[in-house]
Formats: sequence, structure tokens, C-alpha cells
Amino acid sequence: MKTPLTYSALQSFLLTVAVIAVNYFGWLAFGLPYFPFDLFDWIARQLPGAVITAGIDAMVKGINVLNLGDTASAAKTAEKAMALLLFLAGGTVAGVLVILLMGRLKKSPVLTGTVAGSLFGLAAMLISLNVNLFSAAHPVPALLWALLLFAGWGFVLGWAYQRLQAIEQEQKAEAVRLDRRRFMLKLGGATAVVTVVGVSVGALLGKRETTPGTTWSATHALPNAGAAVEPAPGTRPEFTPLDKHYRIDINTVPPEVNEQDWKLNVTGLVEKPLDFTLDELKQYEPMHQFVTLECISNRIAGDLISTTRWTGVSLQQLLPDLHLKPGATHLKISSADGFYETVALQDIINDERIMLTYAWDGLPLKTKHGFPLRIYIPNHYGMKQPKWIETIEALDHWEKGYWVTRGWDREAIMKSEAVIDAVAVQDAYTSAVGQKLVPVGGIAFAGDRGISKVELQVDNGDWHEAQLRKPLSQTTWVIWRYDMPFQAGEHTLTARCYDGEGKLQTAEIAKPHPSGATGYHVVRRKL
Ligand SMILES: Nc1nc2c(c(=O)[nH]1)N[C@H]1C(S)=C(S)[C@@H](COP(=O)(O)O)O[C@H]1N2
Ligand SMILES: [Mo]
Repeated sequence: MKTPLTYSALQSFLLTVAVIAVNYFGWLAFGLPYFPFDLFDWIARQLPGAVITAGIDAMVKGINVLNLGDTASAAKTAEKAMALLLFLAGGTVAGVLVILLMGRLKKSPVLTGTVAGSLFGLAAMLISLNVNLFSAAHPVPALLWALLLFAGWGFVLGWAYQRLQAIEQEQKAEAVRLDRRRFMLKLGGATAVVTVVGVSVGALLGKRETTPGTTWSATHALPNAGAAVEPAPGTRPEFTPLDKHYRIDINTVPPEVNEQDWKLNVTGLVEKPLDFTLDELKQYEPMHQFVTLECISNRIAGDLISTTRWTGVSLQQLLPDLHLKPGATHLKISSADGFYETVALQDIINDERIMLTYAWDGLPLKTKHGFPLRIYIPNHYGMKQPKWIETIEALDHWEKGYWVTRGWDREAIMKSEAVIDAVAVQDAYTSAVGQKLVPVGGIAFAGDRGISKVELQVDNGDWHEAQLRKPLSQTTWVIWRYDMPFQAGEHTLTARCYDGEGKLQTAEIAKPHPSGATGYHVVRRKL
């Protein structure tokens, strides 16, 4: 009797589950690479920009439609789920192919499985090294780990195949069926145990990111404390708590850079290659800036925008110590995850705010926000601003950055937008001269251009000028508020803003791709 294909599929499915679990354990317990995520990230880097953009767009829409909470975290969870499903599907298919090969070769199935598994391990290792150039996992233990894991998978696959073959030799068809089923049950039981133990021990040993020390904001008043205009109740916090700052990057799991091994390398058109440790960078006069960062993928009124206090060294100040050659015109900034962007030297010379940043809200950057070093470039979306910086290369020409190569805007200048965060509920109504008022408010943002005016329209009426709260700085969003006279019924509210130069934001509705979303924000509310 021949083993049916479903048995082969089940067998390789079970073993792939076990690999995922043991791999998880090794990742959390010892910081070894986690192949399902690395593989997923690698594929995402190879796919054409249009495919990735469509994928991200669909994901963000889905998160909004299904109301899955904050977009950045939900997207990362979705990515992880996709990575695991993909690995599981790939592992199952690969296992079936290897089993078919075992049938063909008629040699030792265990040897065939082990060799095939080792080849997969080698491929996984190369992919992992290609994606994660970070120093936490050293290549040698990582390579051994990949070989062990995948060769082990192939070995057990071969062993199980042999066992099933032996069962097929039995006389009665009924006995074959029964024994086969018994064997699969045992295999399922064993993989279940490995999976549960691997995942739970891994989770127990896994280190959580701890935030040492106190944030700056916990012990200091914000620079606009006591500003006359109070946010309408329900408006998002003006200063984003550190653990609420959005996160967007090309990594399922952020690269973990080891401070001891890390140096900022300066190469290219320089008198001689240089490097800086983090401590050396901290010797320079620190610069503090309140910054609103926004992702170009943020939709109108989306949550991929946050504000905190950035600290670092102005590139203008560092420049003389880089000893650039006269021909240098651009700096190419490259990161531990393979991300990169170029900054024009002229921009640095014109704008002292362009800064290599090492702290947010008074603490070293969190791993996911780019520890140990990221750049700040005012007025440009996040896609222009690498995190986890490792290298600065001086060039004599401009080059496309990671997302520009993939079809996004070269300049990626932040668009002007006004957002309605809150229409107060009844308890929060105010009144003036006998008139019941409904506080309406939110944020307005136009990069470093600032905001000069926000207006609100109720239904098809006139535009009413809102009050503006004094912002944290010229480079943050501005909180606005308009106390709208109460009128019972359902209303359409529309907000728009003018930037610091008095330029009205465009009403034209544009999607995030390729240059950032535009259009007036409209909400409907029943009062
Ligand atoms: N190395 C690296 N830097 C990166 C990215 C990335 O994928 N890799 N993503 C960029 C994008 S698209 C955005 S919006 C910001 C987000 O920064 P945050 O996650 O700290 O909020 O990081 C930027 N810097
Ligand atoms: Mo972004």
C-alpha cells in the first residue's frame, strides 16, 4: 500500500510547526535569528515597490475597517501572522516535495531528508544574514543554529517516512490504516509537546524591553504649559507618551544593535574613514527639539503621527569633524536593516535642525525607534529619516533612498492637514452668553511651516476660525479648538488649515501614495 499524500502533508505540517516553536525558543532565549520573520522581511524587500505599497495599503484599510486598534501595532501583528502562515505553508510544501524525492531515490530517506534540510538551513541563513545585518546574533552560532534546526526537520521527516514505509509492508490493509493512524497520532502528540514547551519556555526566558530611567516629560513642564487655549476634551495628547509613539519600518522585528559593537562609520569622499562611538557623539553640545513625525502612509486623520522630544547632535556641528573632501555633495545614510537615504549637504548647511538623534523624551532611543542613532530632517515624512544608522557615506551625487527606489516621492515634503479628533460629548459642553457650545478640536500639521489658521465648517455654512493653542515648537503639530453653537440634529463638520506662510491646504483628495495624503477631514455627528 502506498502512503497517501495527505499523510505526507500532515507529517511535514506537524514538523514545520515544531521547527517554528523551537526556532522561537532559540530566538527569545538566546537571541538567535527567527527565520519565519527574516524570510518574510526578505521577500518584502525583493518584491516590486508597487506590490508592497498595495499590500500595505490593503492592510492599513483592513485594520481601519475592522477597527483593530492602533494602526502601527496592528500592522506589525498582521505581518507576524502572515510570516508564520507563509513559513508554515512553505515548510509543508517543501516537506511534501522532499518526501516525494525520498520515494524516488529509494536510498536512505533519513540521509535524503537531512541533506535537503541542511540545504534549506543554508538558504535560511543566507537570507537571514542578508536581512538582519545587526550584531546581536553572530553569524557562526546563527549558521549552526540554522543547520541544526532545518537538518533536524529533514532528519525526522526521513525517519517518519521510513516508519510509514515499514507500516505499509504489513499484510492487511485494515492493519496498515490503523497503524498509520496510530503513528500520526504519536507524531502529532510529540510535536504538540515540543511546540508547547518551546513556545512557553521561550516566552518565559524572553527579555522584555525595559525602559530604564525616567522620561524627561515625567519631570518637566512642557514649553507651552499654561497656554491659554485648552484642547477640546477628547483631543489626542499633545505630547505622545513614549510607548504610544507610532512605529513603522521594514522589519517584522526591529534590529537589535549592541552598543558595545556599534560605531557610526563615516566613509566615501572623506579625507580618511572615521568612526564615532555613541559616547563620542554625546560629547557634542546636545540639541533638543520637539518634533512631530509622520509616516507618508498616514491617511487623513490616521494615527501614524506622533510627537516627542528629540535629542542629538546637529549635523552642522559635526560636519567639520567629518573632514569631507571638496567634491562631496550628499551624505548617504545606511542602517542596520538595509534601509538607506541620501541627504544633500546643502540642506545640512542651511538647516542646523538636521540632527543625529540618540534620545527621545530624555531616554536612549528604544530598539524599535532606532537605537542607537537616527536622523531628524524637518519637514519631510519619516521615509526620509533612517533609524538604526550605521554608516554615513559622502557622495558626489544624489541617490534614491529605499522608498524612493520603490516608487515614493523623492522629496516627501509633509503635506498640510487639519484633523478633527473630538466633538465633545454633552458633559463637556460649555456655554457663552446663554448659548450652549460644543467644543470641537484636534490637530493641524504642516511640517516645519507651522500653522497660521484652522477653520471649521458646519454643514454648508461659513468657515469659522478656530482658536490655536501655542504649539510645543515650530516643528510640531498645533492643537486647535472651536466651540460650536449647539444645534440639535446630525451635522457634517469639515476642517482645513493654512500653513505658516498663509497657504491654504489643498481640498483635493489624494491617497498616501506617492506623495502623502491630502484633502479636508470630514466627520458626521449627531448632536
Ligand atoms: N532603518 C530604517 N529606518 C526607517 C524606516 C525603516 O524601515 N528602516 N522606516 C522609516 C519610516 S517609513 C518612518 S515613518 C519612520 C518611523 O519612525 P518610528 O517608527 O520611530 O516612528 O522611520 C523611518 N526610518
Ligand atoms: Mo513611513
